[in-house]
Amino acid sequence: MYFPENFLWGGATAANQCEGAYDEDGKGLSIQDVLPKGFKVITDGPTPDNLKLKGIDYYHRYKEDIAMFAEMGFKVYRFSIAWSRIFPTGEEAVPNEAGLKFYDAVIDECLKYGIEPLITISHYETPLALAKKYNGWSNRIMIDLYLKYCQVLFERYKGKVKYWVTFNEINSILHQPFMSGAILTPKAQLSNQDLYQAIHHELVASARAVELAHRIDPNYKVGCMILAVTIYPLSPNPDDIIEVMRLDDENYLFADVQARGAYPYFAKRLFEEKGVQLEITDADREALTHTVDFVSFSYYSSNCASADPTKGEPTGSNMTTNLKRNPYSKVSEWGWQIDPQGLRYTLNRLYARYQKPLFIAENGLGANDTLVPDGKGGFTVEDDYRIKYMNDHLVQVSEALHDGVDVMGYTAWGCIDLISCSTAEIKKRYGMIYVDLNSDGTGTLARWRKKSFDWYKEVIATNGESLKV
Ligand code: BGP
Repeated sequence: MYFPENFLWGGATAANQCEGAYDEDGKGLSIQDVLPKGFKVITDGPTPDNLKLKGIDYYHRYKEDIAMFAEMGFKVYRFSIAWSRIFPTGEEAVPNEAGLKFYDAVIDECLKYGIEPLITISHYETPLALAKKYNGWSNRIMIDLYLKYCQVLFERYKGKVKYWVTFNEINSILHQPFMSGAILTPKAQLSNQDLYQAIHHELVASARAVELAHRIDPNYKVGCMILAVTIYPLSPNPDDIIEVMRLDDENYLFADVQARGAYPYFAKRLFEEKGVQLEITDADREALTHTVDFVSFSYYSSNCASADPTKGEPTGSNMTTNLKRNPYSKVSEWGWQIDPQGLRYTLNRLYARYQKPLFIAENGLGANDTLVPDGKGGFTVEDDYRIKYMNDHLVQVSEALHDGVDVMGYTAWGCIDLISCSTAEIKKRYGMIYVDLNSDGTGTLARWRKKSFDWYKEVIATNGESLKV
């Protein structure tokens, strides 16, 4: 295996999917508090069927959970800060001290075990008030509100935190404008003009955050984070090849700006064809030149695309639209195609495009787990399917490292079971730690080590040597 000595092994979570305590210690509502079914339904306010309101009670159990991450040997732990814990409506002049104290404690707990925190500043959890008042990122005012929030974090955690990510899966706004961009206008009614102007605001905010972080602490490393929608042509028909090129351009435009400092060459035609005329100021252009230190991404699956929408079988992937099944790929219980080699391919493509260190911020298998006695008076899950998924993907990470790609680290998504993002279920589990929580909200919330817990512990301890080719 080709993992470097300093490879950052770890796991990842997001505040809204694990913390719970949605109204404690002064937290304001976030957009997730009105999404009880994932991104499909928006309610007027919090409803009892929203599992995220209580989450896995990480807010009160983070010490126990981080101790288990340490037991697995994590070098890094990626988590997000809930913006609405710090600025409940996004517009307060002074941050909420109780919210900050919680993250002080989480960070200190990580540092106690020598775990490097990697913080996502905005992970699908914009304060709801900003969605209601401004229609989220479609309004330019969001840039300043976001930077005010960033400034608090960068100043407070100087010397403690090194790695930051500005926006989770920034390109997912193309598919989920509310969850990703806090835009309340229904997608079908959202014009390309408004969508791309919102994207522009996020890109400027991200770049200005990079500049601000470096100004506050030159040791900060700030990354972008994209949903790596890896797409293969459904057939060798040149029409399909061009369709994939077009979809790739739409997806990579985000990281192109964040990693290279300006809109890419193809943006002019893309905007013309979409009828978009961006309002870009000179100050925006200058801001965009502040590029990220690394490029991070989530990778779960690959898909196919065809120029002819009637061709091929639709995939179960619900973050994206009109993608097709690959007859060579297996699928997860949720219909997500499984393609470990696609991760090697993605790493190589991104590295060729950006020549910046890459970080795999999310990867994993969402599956139904069955709790069984562990023979020692407790419980476990025999999750060989998860071990296989992770093993095969990590082998491909090693291949990419051998190819010469600079990969900084890997954080397994949902290292502890948490509420799913796209469907808000608990039964879609990714963790190496089982949480005793049922779909109806009942359960003891006890934590149990799955078989993958010991497996991952060994992978980390051997720096990947225990992986099976
Ligand atoms: C990504 C999100 C995560 C996460 C993951 C798995 O898109 O960044 O928040 O949950 O997908 O998706 P799901 O939970 O829907 O299975």
